[in-house]
Amino acid sequence: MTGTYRIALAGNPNTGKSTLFNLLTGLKQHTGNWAGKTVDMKAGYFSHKHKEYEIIDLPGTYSLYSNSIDEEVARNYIVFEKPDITIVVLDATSLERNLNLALQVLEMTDRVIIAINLMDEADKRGIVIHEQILMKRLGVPVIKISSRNRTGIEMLLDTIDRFVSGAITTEPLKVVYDAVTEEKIVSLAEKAERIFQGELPARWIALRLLDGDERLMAEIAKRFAGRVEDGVRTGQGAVAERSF
Ligand SMILES: Nc1nc2c(ncn2[C@@H]2O[C@H](COP(=O)(O)OP(=O)(O)OP(=O)(O)O)[C@@H](O)[C@H]2O)c(=O)[nH]1
Ligand SMILES: [Mg+2]
Repeated sequence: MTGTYRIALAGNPNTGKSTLFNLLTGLKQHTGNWAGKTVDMKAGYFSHKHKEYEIIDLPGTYSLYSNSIDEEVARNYIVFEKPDITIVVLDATSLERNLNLALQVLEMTDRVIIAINLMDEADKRGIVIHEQILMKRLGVPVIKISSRNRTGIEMLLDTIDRFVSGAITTEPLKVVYDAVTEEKIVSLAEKAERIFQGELPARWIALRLLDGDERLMAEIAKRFAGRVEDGVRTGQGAVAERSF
């Protein structure tokens, strides 16, 4: 599979991820049981401008914490499998609510394209979306599409192409917290960076530690067994460094 780029589709439930997935992959897809998970993620394939892509249709979720198996599956794929691009599919008719998840993904990776789907429905309702302003504020490409009417898809594909070719650089919006919290984040992120050396997003790890996300910490301990010997301690929000 060398030379195959990996794309993940993330987003709230019912934003049209599977519709976009089917549109891009046609019949080249299969469902698979992914290691240790009870839900299926769907993988499909397509090519565009002589490049090959594997695309993963992640379960729809309202957040990417550890509230459900679906959230864990989606979060684990983005953070541990590190796709070349995560496309966050948003519903144009409820953008404000949908942006919550987009911001969470931007904390996890800078390899993000935002696709605002259901533009046909938004147009019908007279909803105007200024994607250029959103693009500037969010620091990643924002493309308006309608998976149902197949509009904006060429633009999305070209953006994907330029993204993996290195022609697009992103600078995701970083949510800045109050001074006391930021101090903790920075200090924890430094430790996480020393431990994971770029393999995991350090600031995001720090945020999850401060939130006491024990299921994530258990997942990290499992995946990085040996390196993070007794895992990562929550509670005091400290990253254990004993094994280094
Ligand atoms: N009007 C309109 N409807 C759309 C569009 N894309 C998808 N839909 C509809 O939205 C509904 C949900 O689409 P899905 O593709 O199943 O959404 P999903 O994001 O995969 O949903 P989950 O798997 O539950 O997360 C379906 O009825 C689609 O036909 C679009 O661009 N415009
Ligand atoms: Mg779906």
